[in-house]
Amino acid sequence: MLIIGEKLNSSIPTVRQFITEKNTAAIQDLAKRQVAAGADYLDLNTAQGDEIPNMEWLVQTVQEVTDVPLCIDSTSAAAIKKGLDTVRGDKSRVLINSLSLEKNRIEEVLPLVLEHRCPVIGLTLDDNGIPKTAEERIALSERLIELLNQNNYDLDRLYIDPLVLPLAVNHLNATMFFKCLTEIKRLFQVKTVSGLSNISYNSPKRKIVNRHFLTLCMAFDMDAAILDPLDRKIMTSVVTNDFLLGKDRFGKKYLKAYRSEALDD
Ligand code: THG
Repeated sequence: MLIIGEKLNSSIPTVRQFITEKNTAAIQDLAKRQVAAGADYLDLNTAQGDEIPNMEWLVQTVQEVTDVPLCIDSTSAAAIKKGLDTVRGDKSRVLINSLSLEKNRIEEVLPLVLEHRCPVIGLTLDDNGIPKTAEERIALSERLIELLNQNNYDLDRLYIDPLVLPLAVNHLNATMFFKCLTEIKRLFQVKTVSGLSNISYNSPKRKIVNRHFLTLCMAFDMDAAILDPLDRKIMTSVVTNDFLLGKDRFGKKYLKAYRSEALDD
């Protein structure tokens, strides 16, 4: 499974402070440690604070220490554009997080995706909000796919995020999500992604719920996850599940993780 490291997010109070203070060493340390722990992408979010200049600084600061591709995480097209403009090297490697069927995102974010042919996360969300049922989310996925297809976008680069809602709000929110994962892949053959941690909102011992939810999502063939790669237990689950699900030939990655003492039982 593809790992998108979530730590460089201004919603985390310590990280917000690092960004505000322009603490280059602390940010670069978080970037390097996530990559060392197995992150395939680094998510960058500066929504809390002076978003656009902070995005410019964060992209520059992170790219000084790693070549791992970036995931630009913002609801603001202007912040995404600033991130893209600042990235050095191949802009078509940037994962745009995110597009949705909200009118302003279609008008402002879609052109950026198409201009640079970036991979993109598509949220099952429109101007009416997040639909309650799996059927409605699948219908929104279909509309998003049609929209991208009409614009000759390579659908292999699309990751649909069916958006997790807390189990504490409805005890069927996880099973509804699994249905979305299954049906989106069966009907459209596109990739899926999730930010996971919303599932445990308002439940005790959140890490247990997040970790077991991740395992189940992997069994339902989810392709990517936005998570904390510095959490040894969740990364142990990722590596072990890939091994069990036939995605780790000869157990090469599992054994490598074992030898580097990354596995936590
Ligand atoms: N979908 C998409 N993008 C998203 C989300 C999503 N971006 C934002 C968010 N959800 C995913 N990112 C985060 C970032 C940080 C935390 C949670 C989600 C967080 N981190 C704590 C920390 O690092 O201190 C705790 C981490 C832990 O449990 O170990 O809370 O759903 N497309």
